[in-house]
Amino acid sequence: MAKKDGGVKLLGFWASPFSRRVEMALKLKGVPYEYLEQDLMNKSPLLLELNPIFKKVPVLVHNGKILPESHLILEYIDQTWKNNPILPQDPYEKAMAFFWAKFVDEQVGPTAFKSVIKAEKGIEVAIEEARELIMFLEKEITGKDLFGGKTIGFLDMVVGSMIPFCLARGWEGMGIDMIPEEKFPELNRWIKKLNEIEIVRECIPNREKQIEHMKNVAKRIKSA
Ligand SMILES: N[C@@H](CCC(=O)N[C@@H](CS)C(=O)NCC(=O)O)C(=O)O
Repeated sequence: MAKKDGGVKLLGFWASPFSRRVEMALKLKGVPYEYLEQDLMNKSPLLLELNPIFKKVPVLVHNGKILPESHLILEYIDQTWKNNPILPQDPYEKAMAFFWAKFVDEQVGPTAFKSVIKAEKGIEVAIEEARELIMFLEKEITGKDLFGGKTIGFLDMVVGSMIPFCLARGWEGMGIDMIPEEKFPELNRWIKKLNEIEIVRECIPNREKQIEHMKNVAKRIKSA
């Protein structure tokens, strides 16, 4: 059983932004780990045993210690393997990194994607509302190379895994460019920079495969 084994194991799902960001952190830190791909439509007894409350990926197992929830996992990784720090040292900057991560995962992610698919107030309104949220991130990245400063950090992993390498691909499948360069020059510059980082390229899902996957997710949301 994973629980009793030593070393690091990660239960994840290939298209999950929450799993992708954890792999980015493990790779950046050079931590060897065993990756256990999960079928979320038919959850394994292991996933249900290790994360009985949320029943979600990712779950990190380190020397028998079990940890769900990607933000907590990233913080744990950062504090356990100190090389290549990903969270700011300054308490306020660190708190704000968590603030933006929460905003991205709880507001931009589900709200923007579902509302665009459902388009209850019309597609144009839904796109505009989503872009209004993303504009906060455009302002936040202005004047910075990356959210983490000069090197990739926690927030780059959170925002990157969720927006350009997940949601934008979902919107792309609907024929929408959600972050057009003329409206979001700074975010586009940042996305190009992220694409140049090897561990990012290694961890993000295949574009075509993900677009297909997001189309299926959209179909499920529409019919729910
Ligand atoms: N707050 C969690 C969210 C994790 C999450 O939503 N994972 C999704 C995959 S993208 C999942 O496992 N979904 C399965 C389900 O909802 O049944 C985190 O940050 O790790």
